[in-house]
Amino acid sequence: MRTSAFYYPAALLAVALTACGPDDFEYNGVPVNFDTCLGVAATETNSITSDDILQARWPWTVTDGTGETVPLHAGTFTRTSPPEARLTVKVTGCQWADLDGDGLDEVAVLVSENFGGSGTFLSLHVLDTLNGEMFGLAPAALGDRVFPYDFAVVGRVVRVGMLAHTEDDPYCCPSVETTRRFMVRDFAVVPVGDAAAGGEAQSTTPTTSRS
Ligand SMILES: [Ca+2]
Repeated sequence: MRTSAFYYPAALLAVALTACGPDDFEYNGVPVNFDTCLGVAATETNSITSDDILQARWPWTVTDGTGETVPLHAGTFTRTSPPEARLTVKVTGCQWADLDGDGLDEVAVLVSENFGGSGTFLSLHVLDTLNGEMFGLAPAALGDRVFPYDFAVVGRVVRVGMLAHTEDDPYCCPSVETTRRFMVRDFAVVPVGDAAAGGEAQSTTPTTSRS
């Protein structure tokens, strides 16, 4: 292919400059795109649609049957009163893929939560179906006021690239490019290093400082 002569050196140069892993995504200043959640219908291998996520009651699973659920509209819920019950939930990105190898797709979803204070907590959820009912696996926390710019699935691994904080960073302004990887196991979203002994490496360490 004529294009390969250009793209391969460019890709190799990018990897060399950023010192990232071979499949890491280079930080480009653009947050994970909400459009990744839109326009997905049911297929033979996927029973979870965009509306199932964005127009649903959240959290998608209440394990003890007593927790509060709130209605999402276009992937968002906001409550401003009473002040002590302020809550904002936002779905910020989605990736459909077969994460457990059963031939059917699950959906990995990034969600941010704010409880009225300054903290905005990002978490990674995976939604699956059982007997026709959608449910959520136990999510993984990603941090307070981190900035996700990369969200992808490679094989059965969910990759999240984000700016995280150094010890010196104010909460407003995370500065370290960090790539984290997760798999599903026992109805939970777990870091790759914990998911499979001898499995793929987990690069939770910062890859590049931007401070
Ligand atoms: Ca599956």
